[in-house]
Amino acid sequence: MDTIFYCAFTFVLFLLADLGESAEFKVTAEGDSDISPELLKAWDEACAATTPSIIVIPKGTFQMKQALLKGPCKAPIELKIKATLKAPPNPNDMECKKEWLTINYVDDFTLSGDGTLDGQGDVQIYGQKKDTGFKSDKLPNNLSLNFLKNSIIRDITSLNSKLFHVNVFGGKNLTFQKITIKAPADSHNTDGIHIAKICDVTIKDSVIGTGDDCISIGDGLENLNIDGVTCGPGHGISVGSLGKTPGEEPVKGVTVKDSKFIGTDNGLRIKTWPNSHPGVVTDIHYHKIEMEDVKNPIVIDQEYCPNNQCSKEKPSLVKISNVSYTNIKGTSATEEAVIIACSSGVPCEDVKFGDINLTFKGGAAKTVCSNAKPKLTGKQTPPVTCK
Ligand SMILES: *[C@@H]1O[C@H](CO)[C@@H](O)[C@H](O)[C@H]1NC(C)=O
Ligand SMILES: *[C@@H]1O[C@H](CO)[C@@H](O)[C@H](O)[C@H]1NC(C)=O
Ligand SMILES: *[C@@H]1O[C@H](CO)[C@@H](O)[C@H](O)[C@H]1NC(C)=O
Ligand SMILES: CC(=O)N[C@H]1CO[C@H](CO)[C@@H](O)[C@@H]1O
Repeated sequence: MDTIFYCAFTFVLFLLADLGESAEFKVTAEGDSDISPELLKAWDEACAATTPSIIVIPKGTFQMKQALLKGPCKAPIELKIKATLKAPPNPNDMECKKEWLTINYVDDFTLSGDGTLDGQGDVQIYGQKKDTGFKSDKLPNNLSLNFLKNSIIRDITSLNSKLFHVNVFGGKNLTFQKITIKAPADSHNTDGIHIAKICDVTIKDSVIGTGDDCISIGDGLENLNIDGVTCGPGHGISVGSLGKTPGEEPVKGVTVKDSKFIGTDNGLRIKTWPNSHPGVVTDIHYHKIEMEDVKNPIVIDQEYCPNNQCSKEKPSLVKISNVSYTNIKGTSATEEAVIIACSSGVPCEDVKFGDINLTFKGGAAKTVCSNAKPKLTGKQTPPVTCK
């Protein structure tokens, strides 16, 4: 066995590449010291290697200030986090323009290892947020994945992010599997996974509970499959909000199936701003969904206007079409279980309902619907009729 043993303080490298195995880089830190420099060193070396490598952060708890891991790399690369990594509790100790852990421009990347990314965006910080002037655009996301291709994120837990837990921007063919995301229901803007400008994404077998959308979908997204996700607390799985900025690209091809919402504010939601720029949302399909005490299980809201910061006089120009709801059942926490508020400017087209069974406190729920002509098959409770 031809093993090169390299040791610089806490940084150890095993090179087993000639056995066809991945070279392993072990990264740790002493006491409360910041693990980022060691991680970066290992990354640079692994990324330059022409054979596959694994960077392992072993079990334990380490402080990590901020890390940006950049590709392209020369061969497949895996970051296995078995540890709990803790962000600085005070956002002032982080560079505000950067995310906490960022991975950019890597092809064939795997993030794994049943570890925890603890953003430490805890009640303490949130409580202070207003007073100390931390604006949400100054707070880092936990994990930022930009322009990844053919990559897998699995078994990781993200805890108490200061802002979005996971932000995905750009790339192609990305799978999330067995991800756990946790933050208090009252933490602001802590979207679980925000995804935009990417095609071919799968999110499966994951549990997301947070203070904002469990999954939010921005423009330029093509082909997203969500399968086996439990969402709650949170604001549901949302397409949008869309239409606020000019030149947004279509959202095309989203399937949510075999998923469950527990105590969320919304379930399956599509939201666009009124008085908007043109846009397209198409081929959105929801199938086999369970709702438990969800305030509004089914929502299309084309007058999405939080805090009344917009004019509703002109309609949204985001065209929504080819949306289906089949086998959606459970309980609504409000009477309005189904809200289909489509745009008067560009009415929804081809909205289909199959079997729906949503009840309100064991009794009758209702549908509120405008500017759509739903196509019905099967049986709907509440009945779906449109103005
Ligand atoms: C997508 O990425 C995965 C993981 O790297 C890979 O196994 C799979 O072949 C890729 N799919 C396509 C169509 O390239
Ligand atoms: C509706 O969406 C499905 C799934 O993406 C697609 O196969 C189908 O062709 C679409 N229908 C229309 C009329 O575009
Ligand atoms: C709808 O759900 C309620 C409550 O779970 C159940 O009692 C009822 O039988 C269901 N109706 C249909 C048509 O499945
Ligand atoms: C600090 C930072 O870059 N935050 C980004 C987090 O993600 C959101 C959503 O994509 C961006 O708008 C922020 O700029």
